[in-house]
Amino acid sequence: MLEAGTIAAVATAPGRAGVAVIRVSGPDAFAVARKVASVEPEPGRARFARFRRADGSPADEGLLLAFKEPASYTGEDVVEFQCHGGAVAPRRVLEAAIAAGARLAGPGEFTRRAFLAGKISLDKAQSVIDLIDAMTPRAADAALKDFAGRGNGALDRLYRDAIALSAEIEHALDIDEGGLPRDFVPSIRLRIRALAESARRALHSARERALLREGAAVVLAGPPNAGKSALFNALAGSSRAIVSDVPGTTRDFIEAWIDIDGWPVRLVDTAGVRDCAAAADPVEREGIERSKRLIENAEVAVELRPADAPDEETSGSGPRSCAGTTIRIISKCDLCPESRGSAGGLPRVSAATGEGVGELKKLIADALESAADAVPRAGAGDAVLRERGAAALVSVCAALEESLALPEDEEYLVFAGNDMRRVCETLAPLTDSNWTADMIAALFSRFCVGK
Ligand SMILES: Nc1nc2c(ncn2[C@@H]2O[C@H](COP(=O)(O)OP(=O)(O)OP(=O)(O)O)[C@@H](O)[C@H]2O)c(=O)[nH]1
Ligand SMILES: [Mg+2]
Repeated sequence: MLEAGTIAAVATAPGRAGVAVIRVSGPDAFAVARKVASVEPEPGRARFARFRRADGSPADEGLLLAFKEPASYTGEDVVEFQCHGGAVAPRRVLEAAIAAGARLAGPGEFTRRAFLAGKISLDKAQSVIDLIDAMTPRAADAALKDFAGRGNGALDRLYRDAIALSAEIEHALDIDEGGLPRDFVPSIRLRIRALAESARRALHSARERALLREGAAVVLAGPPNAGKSALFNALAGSSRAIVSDVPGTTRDFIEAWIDIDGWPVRLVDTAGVRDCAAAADPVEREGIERSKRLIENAEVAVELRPADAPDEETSGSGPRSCAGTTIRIISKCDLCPESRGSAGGLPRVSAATGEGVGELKKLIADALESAADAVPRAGAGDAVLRERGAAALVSVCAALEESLALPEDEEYLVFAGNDMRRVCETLAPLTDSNWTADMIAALFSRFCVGK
């Protein structure tokens, strides 16, 4: 539940640091500043001050910044105390602010207030969080792009266009068919096509954001001894995984976060998958089961076929499917010269010499680029479905596709009208607006029926 009042929190990360910031927002922010810093807050000017605890003893000293509403992040009066970092000083200043009348802020409360004050949209609030969470420069760039407004409001625009279209169809259904311009139905169909295109684009960028925010799982798969752990180490740039010529060395999976062309990637080394009968050891069997699950849910599976093993041996590892992209490669390619039949021109990689490792990274980056186009997998805990509105966009895309497939007969407008209503109803809760009220407003503003 939302609570009013003046809130305070340490805005910087805990731990040893030169500076910490305590942020206070709300109607009593300036009063809190006067009590804690004993100086008058002056918007637009940083003031040096001594910060005092409730009993008058010193808490720290530093800078006081003040922002008068509405020219602040939250749209309210805001003050910021800049004090020394570390375990003690920020805590003391925060306690002093609370003793002076503020209360501890809840998670995301400053940004929620910024949203409620109309300072930022929900999309922008999401991109604030994305920027903070960004693990790679590419992820940060995507969040900043949203800031600048380019990726902003896609859902709202989609909703407005859908409402307008829906209103026009409803209106057309009210008047005689003879009264409609001859090209009316084709023009409606064109606009539905444009809407479907926008919905697809919005879904694409939602998916890209989800991949950038949550990272993409790239799983190394293949039979025992294929060189998965060696390749894992080569890609991760450190010898994390144990490499040995004993088949079944890797039992549990090992993961490392790496940056591939700006994509935050969770690289996973798995236990080699072989016939469970061949793996008598129950620990290895469990490892194989886990590998299969990881491969199924990965964005990318890299399947290794060792150059030194005959094909029959590797095919025994059985079919397994990755919901995303599977990249097949020849591993340990240094063991077998290219001229000696490398199965069907697959990319050749050697963890030992480093040959082909750069090319493999490029293939992974390309696969992630196109993963943003994939349809979300509802059952697989797909990250995109945690993106605001993405689940709705999936059904919006489906409804629009249905609409585009309609035959242009006398019933066309009735069915298209139903589809558009479904689209509006799906999008309405995401745009924080009431569909029917908007519908009526759109009808009145766009049409003059002469009554
Ligand atoms: N020549 C050569 N040998 C390699 C290469 N990669 C791995 N090996 C060797 O192949 C053997 C198996 O390597 P691992 O990386 O442990 O294989 P794995 O696929 O992880 O095997 P499991 O964990 O048992 O499933 C080791 O003896 C490695 O030294 C390579 O690129 N070239
Ligand atoms: Mg291994």
